[in-house]
Amino acid sequence: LSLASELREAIANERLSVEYQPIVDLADGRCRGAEALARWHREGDETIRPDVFVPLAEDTGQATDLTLAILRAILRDLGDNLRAHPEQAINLNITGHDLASDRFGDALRKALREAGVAPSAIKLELTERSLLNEDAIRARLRELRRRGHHIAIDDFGTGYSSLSYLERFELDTLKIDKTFADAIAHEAVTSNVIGHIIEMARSLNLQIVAEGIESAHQVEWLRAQGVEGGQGYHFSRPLSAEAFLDWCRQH
Ligand code: G
Ligand code: G
Ligand code: NA
Ligand code: MN
Repeated sequence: LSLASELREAIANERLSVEYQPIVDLADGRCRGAEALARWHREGDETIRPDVFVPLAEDTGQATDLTLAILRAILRDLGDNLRAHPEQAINLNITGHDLASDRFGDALRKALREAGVAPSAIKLELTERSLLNEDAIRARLRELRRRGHHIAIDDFGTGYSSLSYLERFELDTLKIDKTFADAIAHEAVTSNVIGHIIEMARSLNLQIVAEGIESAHQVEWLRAQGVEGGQGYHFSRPLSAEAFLDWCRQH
């Protein structure tokens, strides 16, 4: 069996699982939600990381099936919580393939309706790279947003795109890449760059979540800049659904 067909079976048989990394409100340290991170446990105890199987899914026409399988896993894991606390939103990673697909939007809507979960409880997280196929994607994003989803840009600052695209898309949140949080501890020069990113996000009315936070020093610096959200090992590693719910109750 090739790895691609094994992945197809894993998707069909719901053998993908999800870990949840908390996203906190930097102002008060409270749980705001989480990013859903896909995991594939192959037979024989091997865990394959999304860095490997997401590109594989994209290259073999399975990208949207994968995204929808992760969505179903989130709804199975956290449906009760999302119905009771829709403000603790879960970020679902999506790809350009999903936005280009004719069926993704309707399948997303149908799954949420059947689960009784509000669109605002599932934020859609995508990378700058996913926005490249501009015209097709802009209309799709606008429609998803009109239906109540919030849109976040992941790994911001690592792409090669010009900043002007931010103005052309309707977005809600910028997730600043870990490399910039790393720089807060060390390099004054790069910290300056993060300052400019924060300023630009402000001027575009975007919320900011800093990723890869590993120290209290970084939290202090970001909070002083008015950055709203944070994610990283300083708060928590990615957790099982149950551990995530416990973590949220304690925070
Ligand atoms: O969890 P980990 O550090 O291995 O994640 C690696 C990368 O894979 C991250 O950039 C994350 O955004 C991405 N990723 C995790 N889960 C998913 C998913 O369900 N779909 C997509 N498209 N990307 C994911
Ligand atoms: O590309 P994306 O930003 O979605 O990557 C998320 C991945 O980064 C997750 O798989 C997670 O395991 C990892 N990650 C999250 N927080 C931290 C952190 O504070 N430090 C490090 N080294 N990795 C992190
Ligand atoms: Na992501
Ligand atoms: Mn991320």
